[in-house]
Amino acid sequence: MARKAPRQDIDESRLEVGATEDAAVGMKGVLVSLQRSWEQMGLSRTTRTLPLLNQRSGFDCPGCAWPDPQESEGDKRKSAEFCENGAKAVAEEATTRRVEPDFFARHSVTDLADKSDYWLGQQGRITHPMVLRDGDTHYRPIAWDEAFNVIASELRCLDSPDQAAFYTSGRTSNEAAFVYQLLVRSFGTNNLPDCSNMCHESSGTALTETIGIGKGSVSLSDLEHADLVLVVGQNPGTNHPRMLASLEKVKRRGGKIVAVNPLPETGLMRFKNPQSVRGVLGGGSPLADEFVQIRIGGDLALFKALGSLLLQAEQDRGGVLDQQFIDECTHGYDEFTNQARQVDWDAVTEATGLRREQITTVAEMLIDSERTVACWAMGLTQHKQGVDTIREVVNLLLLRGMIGKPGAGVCPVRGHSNVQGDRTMGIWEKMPDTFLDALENEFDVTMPRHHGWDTVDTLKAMKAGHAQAFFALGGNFVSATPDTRGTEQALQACALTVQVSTKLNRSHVVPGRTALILPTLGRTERDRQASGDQFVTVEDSMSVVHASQGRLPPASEHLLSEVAIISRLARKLLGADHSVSWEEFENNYDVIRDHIAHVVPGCADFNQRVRQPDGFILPHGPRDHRTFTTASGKANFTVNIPELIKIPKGRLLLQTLRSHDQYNTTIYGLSDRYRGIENARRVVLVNADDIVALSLADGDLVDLVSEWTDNQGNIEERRAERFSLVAYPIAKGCAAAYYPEANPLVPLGAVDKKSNTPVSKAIIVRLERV
Ligand SMILES: Nc1nc2c(c(=O)[nH]1)N[C@H]1C(S)=C(S)[C@@H](COP(=O)(O)OP(=O)(O)OC[C@H]3O[C@@H](n4cnc5c(=O)[nH]c(N)nc54)[C@H](O)[C@@H]3O)O[C@H]1N2
Ligand SMILES: Nc1nc2c(c(=O)[nH]1)N[C@H]1C(S)=C(S)[C@@H](COP(=O)(O)OP(=O)(O)OC[C@H]3O[C@@H](n4cnc5c(=O)[nH]c(N)nc54)[C@H](O)[C@@H]3O)O[C@H]1N2
Ligand SMILES: [Mo]
Repeated sequence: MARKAPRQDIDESRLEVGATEDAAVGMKGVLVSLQRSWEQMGLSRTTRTLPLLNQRSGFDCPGCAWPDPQESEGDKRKSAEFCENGAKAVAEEATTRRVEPDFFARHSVTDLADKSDYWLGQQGRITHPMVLRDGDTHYRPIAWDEAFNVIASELRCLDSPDQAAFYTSGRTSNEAAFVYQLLVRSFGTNNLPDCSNMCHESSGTALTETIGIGKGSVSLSDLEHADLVLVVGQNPGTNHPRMLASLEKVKRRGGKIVAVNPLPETGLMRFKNPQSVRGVLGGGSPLADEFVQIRIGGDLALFKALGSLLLQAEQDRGGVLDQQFIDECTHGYDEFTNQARQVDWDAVTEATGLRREQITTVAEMLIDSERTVACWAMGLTQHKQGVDTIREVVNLLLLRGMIGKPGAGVCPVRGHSNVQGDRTMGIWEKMPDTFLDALENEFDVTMPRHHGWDTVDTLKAMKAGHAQAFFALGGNFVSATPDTRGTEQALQACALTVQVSTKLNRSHVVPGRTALILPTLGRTERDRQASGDQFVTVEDSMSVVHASQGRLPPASEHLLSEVAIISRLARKLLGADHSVSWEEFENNYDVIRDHIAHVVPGCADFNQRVRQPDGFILPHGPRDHRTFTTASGKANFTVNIPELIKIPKGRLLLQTLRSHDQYNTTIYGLSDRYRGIENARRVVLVNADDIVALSLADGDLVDLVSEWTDNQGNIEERRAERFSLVAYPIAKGCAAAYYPEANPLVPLGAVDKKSNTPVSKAIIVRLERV
């Protein structure tokens, strides 16, 4: 198979809708991995790269944050320890296509602004630092030193450091993240928005409040030894495919799986393990024992109903609750039970669309289980009551003592491969004073103490003219955030925008008055500095910190590592005599890790421990010894009252989700294979009955119009044009469209009030036939 040139932009008229697939992965998944790798990298690079993926001596997958098997737990790594979508992530980065200065000479910024994120990404790796000067039409090459001069002088011109925002996407290594937050705080601001603000922020908020730490409490072995796993609001077949192998182990050991989702996602139903002959050739393993097809946003009502059934069963027959755990380890039980006993079943039915018998079946499964793990992702976090819903999941686990014992616990399944590590390293607009004190002690620099802006606050500040400069360490801010049109205007109103990137995306083509693109090394590439080859470290979804080292020659000789970019900018911005030895950071990442060891809790002897074969696991009080560092010193029960989402007649509740062929705003291809959707992306999935009730027909072309009522009662409308209507077995009253195409519909004001996470999964829309 030959390497392919990037295709033209998406021709939506080529949409083909076929049957949904009945099992995930299998031979087809293996073939697609190889095909995409060959297309982007060619044969020899494919055979040099994929065998290093997720191996101890290789690099960490730049896809999701799913953990690797641990030798200490008796689990060997396979020679192919990656999934189809991991292979696509690698192919996307290790591609041989290049975006060189002549590309920018051929395409003006206005020209590029007409292209989709798909087209932009497919052009290949950016090879040179580029600048768009005020009033210019094209990006032009710029020397690195000059680029840092431009940025430093723009930043120094601000009235206050608080007029700048410094975004991070979760692919950034621990070392780069630590150095970056140190630069930003030394400059004088805590404005450190990150992708997590749109992702698992609700999980962090809910878990910190209830169990004292915003991270999951299970290891891979816990998950695999559970006898009941809830997979709620998550599509692992696409977004965490290696999780399917763990779910298969649960099933083999006799455990059960409950999937709660408005869509019958293929990866929740059946898995053909590509690592086994049976998986490749046979029918595969059934996964979900109970598929709970919930209405969008109905989960809080569901979990409350389950809690009440557990309490009722305790009253009727006893032996259901873990009374000893409740007495010794929890707080707020009486308040919780007083409220939890009153359930309005009509309201539950309306919110969830579920039959009471099915909820009772799940309650019995919970009662029968000795070891329950609850997994969730964006289907729970990106809601107005995201935090409340996750707190309710915790309530349910606390009732049966399912935290801090083998085979049980909470498992928020993270997205970006190092999003959890970035937070551990201080990428947060409101790091606690203890962390800032430790930084001051270590570096003798005064740290700003007032909290900074998160992602939504940054957008609001840009709109209000308070934010003048925007710097992004990775990511695609414009396409990932809500209210695309407003966001684009906000970014364009900035005096300075800087993107540290591997590939082109929309955030480069809606620039501020002066804009820079700083191209950087990816995970797969050799990172050679003055002291020799460097490795970096990452933390997975289960708090395991380990090394990652790329081996490929860099995409261009002009690339700098993220650490080098930050260190050099710091020297320009803060002056050569600054008390932090930035140059040493760049020369030798061990120096950074020594500082991390002194500053970041749980990271003592970082350099030594991260060199162990599997790395090391960060401490976690609830998991390790049922210690809860909450205000009460115990695990907290909470009272959460569901607010029914009122959907006006003729409207649907729309969620935005990922196809099987994308990584967030990076579109790998146009095949959402499991859902049977091919060649196009502007589709909206709606239940066949709803299509009839709306007097529409399958295949109609419609505009999606979102309706959002602000605090003053004004209705804001937003429009996304020309989507093809696809009849799909989604829960009634619901609709689904892909992110980022549907982001123009997400109102900036629609957030979870506790976590400030945009509500990307519950948008009231009407469909207008075109
Ligand atoms: N290949 C690939 N891997 C990825 C990513 C990618 O884009 N591509 N992205 C990475 C990132 S950053 C993240 S955060 C994760 C995202 O992983 P997921 O959370 O799995 O991603 P989404 O596609 O947003 O899917 C949300 C799921 O929740 C369901 N859902 C929506 N609303 C509700 C609801 O109200 N209740 C319930 N119970 N379910 C609901 C949807 O039907 C869908 O199955 O994946 C990571 N891994
Ligand atoms: N409507 C809606 N919006 C959403 C979501 C949703 O479900 N619905 N999901 C949200 C979630 S969960 C997340 S996490 C965010 C994601 O938001 P982001 O993290 O901002 O977006 P990505 O698409 O992951 O970023 C892709 C870009 O990262 C750059 N990149 C890739 N690798 C590297 C690298 O190694 N180094 C550097 N410096 N750059 C690199 C490339 O230039 C690429 O174009 O989006 C959120 N937005
Ligand atoms: Mo995410």
